[in-house]
Amino acid sequence: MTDLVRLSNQNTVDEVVEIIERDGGVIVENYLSPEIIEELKADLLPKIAQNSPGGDDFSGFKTRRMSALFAKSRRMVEVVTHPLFLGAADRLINVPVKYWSGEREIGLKPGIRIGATQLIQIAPGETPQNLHRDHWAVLWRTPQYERHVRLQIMLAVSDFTAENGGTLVIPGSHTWPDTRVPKMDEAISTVMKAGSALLFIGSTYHGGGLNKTNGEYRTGLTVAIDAATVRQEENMYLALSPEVVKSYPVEIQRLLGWSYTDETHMGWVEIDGEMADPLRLLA
Ligand SMILES: O=C(O)CCC(=O)C(=O)O
Ligand SMILES: [Fe+2]
Repeated sequence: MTDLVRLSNQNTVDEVVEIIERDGGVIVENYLSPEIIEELKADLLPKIAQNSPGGDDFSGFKTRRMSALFAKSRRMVEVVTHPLFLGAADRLINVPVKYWSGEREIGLKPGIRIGATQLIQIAPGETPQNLHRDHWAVLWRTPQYERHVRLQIMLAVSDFTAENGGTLVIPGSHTWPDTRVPKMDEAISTVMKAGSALLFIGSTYHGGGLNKTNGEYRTGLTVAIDAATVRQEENMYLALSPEVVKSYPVEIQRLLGWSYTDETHMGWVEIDGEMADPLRLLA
């Protein structure tokens, strides 16, 4: 395969899901408006400039990273609640698990949650990152091909080019067995304008690209949406104060982990002697 399929905001969740299931990833062009991208930049770029580059090969010696993004920009709401991202996450991740309760078969949906948020800024001179699967962080007890546990976005905050480190992706690698080694010459660069986004499933091999430009920074914003039954990679309960969480709509509060369903029983707190929804602590 030579390139990832490009869709637009006019396409449907069905179309996004179909391509992701086939290729492991898809580009949605003009995912967010230029106005929202400008606001994200105004909120986040001055802050990431204060962070030091990474200290190892994987994090990148010339790559700056910044997390806890919901504490830093209100525009994270638009990044996460885009109907194509949340809709595809619901379809791909929130798939019922079957189990028996006595002789009754129950289909239980895990729910979805934000597992991590990160702004990644690759500076000139950065070398390519090792190709990897991001769902390593959350996969521990889930056989690779039984179900998907993560849908991820890489939103282009700057333009992404083959020269400035546009994310390397191996289309189709989401179905590879664990024994197959990802090779650099199988990867293609994600080329997209600021405001467009790459959506990819957690088992797709990818990595940050080589930045061979002279002075051009490549900035991408990534968010993982995971099954709500796995531990969040980023510890949202410590990253975001209750006051910050409270300032967002309930949908975001739940996606950040302040949620409980009496279906899965994941995430309750005891209030007045009962297993209760943690949202009651925010109220
Ligand atoms: O910055 C990128 O394009 C990808 C980075 C990445 O995959 C990671 O750090 O896990
Ligand atoms: Fe990654």
